[in-house]
Amino acid sequence: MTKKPTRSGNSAANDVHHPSSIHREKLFSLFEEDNGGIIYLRGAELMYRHQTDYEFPFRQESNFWYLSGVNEPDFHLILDLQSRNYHLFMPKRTEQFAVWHGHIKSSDEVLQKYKPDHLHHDTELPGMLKDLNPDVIYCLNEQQAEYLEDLDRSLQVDTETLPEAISYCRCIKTDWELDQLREASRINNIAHLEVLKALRPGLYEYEAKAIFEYHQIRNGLLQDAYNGIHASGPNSAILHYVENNRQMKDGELYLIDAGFEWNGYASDFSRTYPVNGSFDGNQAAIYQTVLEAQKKAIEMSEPGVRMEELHLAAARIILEGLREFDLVKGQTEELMENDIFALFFPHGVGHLLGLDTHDVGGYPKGVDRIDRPGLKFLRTRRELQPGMVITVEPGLYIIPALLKPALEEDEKSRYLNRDKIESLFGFGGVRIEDNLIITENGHENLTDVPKEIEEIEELAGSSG
Ligand SMILES: [Mn+2]
Repeated sequence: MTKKPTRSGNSAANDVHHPSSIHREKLFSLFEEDNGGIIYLRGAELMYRHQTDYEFPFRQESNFWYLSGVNEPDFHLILDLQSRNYHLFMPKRTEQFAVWHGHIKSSDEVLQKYKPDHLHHDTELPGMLKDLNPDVIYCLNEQQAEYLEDLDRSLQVDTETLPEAISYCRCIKTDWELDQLREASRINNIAHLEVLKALRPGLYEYEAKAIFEYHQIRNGLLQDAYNGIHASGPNSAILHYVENNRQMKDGELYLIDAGFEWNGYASDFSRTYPVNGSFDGNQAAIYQTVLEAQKKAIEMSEPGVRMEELHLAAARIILEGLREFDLVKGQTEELMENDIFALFFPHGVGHLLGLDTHDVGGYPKGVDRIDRPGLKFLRTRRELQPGMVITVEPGLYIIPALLKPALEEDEKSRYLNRDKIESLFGFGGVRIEDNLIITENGHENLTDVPKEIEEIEELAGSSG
């Protein structure tokens, strides 16, 4: 007999006190009182690997978790914009479900735990839609729109408004959300430090990953926020390297970019260390440049500043470093104008962080939505505001796939020092990433993992 795998939990613990009513109020407040529509969301379902019964760990869809605090598969919800009522729809489970998955909650238990204004079984959804008879149903995507339209052809469905509105809510974190992010970071600080202490030539990338994940999981964080990157030597110049199966060699760099979730809220730190515990000349020079770029961008992080400003400030410092090491030549302004820094720093300086690692709300949609009736959330959101949480993560990489073609292009190659660049193919790259809460007066840095050269050299490999 094949045993059906049990459902793994995730870090959104079952008994967490989730202030979902505050989140719903926030969303309601974006719609006019006389809006005759309803909001519909469908929660995540269980997912299986291909056509097998291998069940992936359940992770609630972020928006559904945000609005309901329900961390179970197969739920739906409706928010009635006029009455401001919250309807929750629970799945009807068979006894067989209990055999594989354990206790099935009764309606009373669900009501008690999630406190909707009205609780229904999912089979009652079509009937409820008829009873509510909304002018329009706001939902998140085409898939959910089709699901609704299949239930009732006459329904008016809008998939544009809701993603914008929820993104606007999620972009500025509540105090409870900030506490979850602080906790995810607190554990991430521990896990990153343990990896640094275990570093030594001969270690496999997956051993570093194992140490990192051990410290997350033993602290109750069961869900990674993204595929962790444990990249040594040339792999450190692969931005989303995930194979993690190479043996680290003496004299190389090791780049770790990893974090887990706490109650669904992510942490996302990067560090770059010398495998043998001491930076050589090139490594130290490049590392120090990235560190200075990162510190500059962090120092600038406060309300009113735009992410582009942080990016350009970091890029300028990186560019000046590149000139100093003779990797590029020319005047700083001309090099900046020609985006030469982007050949070595080919990603953004940071992103919003929250329920998703690359969190929602980063880019406001086009102006065409400004006068959408019933909504007042279309301010620019790229400007930092208190309650936003961001990453600051400049990098400097020697990426042959990017530099080889550039060396063959006249407009770029005239700024590049071919010999020096080619001598560094195989060097890899450096990225340093901290997580910040934007506060009224500036920011709170959640990341406390050594990043000064001296500190790193002292701690690397110190656990033997
Ligand atoms: Mn990141």
